[in-house]
Amino acid sequence: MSQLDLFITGIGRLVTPIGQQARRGRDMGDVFEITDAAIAVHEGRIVAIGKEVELQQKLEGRSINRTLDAAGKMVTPGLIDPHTHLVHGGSREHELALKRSGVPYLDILAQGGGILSTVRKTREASEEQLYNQAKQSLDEMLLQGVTTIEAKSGYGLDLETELKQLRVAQRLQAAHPIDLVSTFMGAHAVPVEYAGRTDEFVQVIIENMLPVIAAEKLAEFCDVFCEHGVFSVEQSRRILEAGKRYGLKSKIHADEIVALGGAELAGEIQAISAEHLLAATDQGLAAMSKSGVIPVVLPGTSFNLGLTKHARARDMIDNFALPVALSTDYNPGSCPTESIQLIIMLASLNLNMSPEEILTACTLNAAAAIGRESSIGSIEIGKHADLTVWNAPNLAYLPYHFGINHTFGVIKRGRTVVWDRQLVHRVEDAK
Ligand code: IZC
Ligand code: ZN
Repeated sequence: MSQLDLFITGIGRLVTPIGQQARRGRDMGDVFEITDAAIAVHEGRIVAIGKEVELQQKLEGRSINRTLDAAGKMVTPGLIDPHTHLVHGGSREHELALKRSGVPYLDILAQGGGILSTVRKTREASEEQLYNQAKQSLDEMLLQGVTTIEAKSGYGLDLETELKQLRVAQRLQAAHPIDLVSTFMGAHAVPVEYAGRTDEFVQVIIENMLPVIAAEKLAEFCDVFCEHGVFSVEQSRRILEAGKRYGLKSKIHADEIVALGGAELAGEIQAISAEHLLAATDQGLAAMSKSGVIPVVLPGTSFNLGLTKHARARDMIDNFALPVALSTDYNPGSCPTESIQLIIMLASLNLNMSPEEILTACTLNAAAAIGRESSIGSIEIGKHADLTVWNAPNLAYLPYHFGINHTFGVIKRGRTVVWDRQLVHRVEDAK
């Protein structure tokens, strides 16, 4: 008689996108739903899904180690946050008044503040301090229903500190229930010691940083802040092509503030994703669509920067058949929030995405943005049992009733890590 680790019963409504690849355009709205459902899990993976009465019959005679009653609640795939600047020192609330008085984000950076202020704090911080601060943020994310995230470096801008950040992410990947996928973003800003010598700093990234990070296997992706006054399209291309030679797939902060042509570059070099895209042109979006680049849109950032302009998610979906993903962009400057549920609300309010599109963007498409679409992002046989249990009757309720946390429970690889809105993972349970 074969064994079963976990049988989750009493699922009032199971909602999930379906597939092993990103869903594009209008297909994003097409989600699969079963009421009165159950899920069977073995060795961290989903082995059966269906109507509870039917599954009960099918599994008759199997010995079940643990049964979990979802008490009629809605269950979705665990949410995935594919763009965060998780590991950093300090915070930047001292810049709030400056921001509110109308000083633009790029001007604060040009004056040695912004990213460069976090670089100073990250260089000063010990690895332990960075670890503890990031762990607290991960706990917040887990309580929000997030089971996997991407984490970027980029607050070191020197080899030693970039390595320190990436090692913290690696240790958290081993110790925290949330899975972390790492991105090297040495090209996040030009450090003060290279002010006015951006090309030289690009060479340092290519010759001194990339080889070490690749040799130590500390990152899977390489990212660049391609923006007016930061890295040009040509410099970004050089860095990302070099990253590719070391086996790192390309991501790019593209056309956030100025339409430089980052989206076109993403299409040209077949980046896995391009992020922000508020200013992306039709040509840029068309180039991305042709190459299957995933637009990762970050409505919390435009909201927090007080912009009236937002990424053209409707256009991306309706006119360019792009597979949109959503993310927090959690960082201490332009988007200091771990709350994916705030992003869900803003995606409805400011991007006019439907609740079904939002779910796909926060699960399967987010998984594809970090190369994980074959193992996570949907509730399907063979995928990891990463699930979020909601205190909400349906998907539309999530952006509708805003400003509170709707997550009741989280299952990570078949293990209950949040229940009754509390963290239940213990240090000794580390994966
Ligand atoms: O620390 O401001 N945009 N990078 C590019 C950021 C925002 C993070 C920050
Ligand atoms: Zn970012």
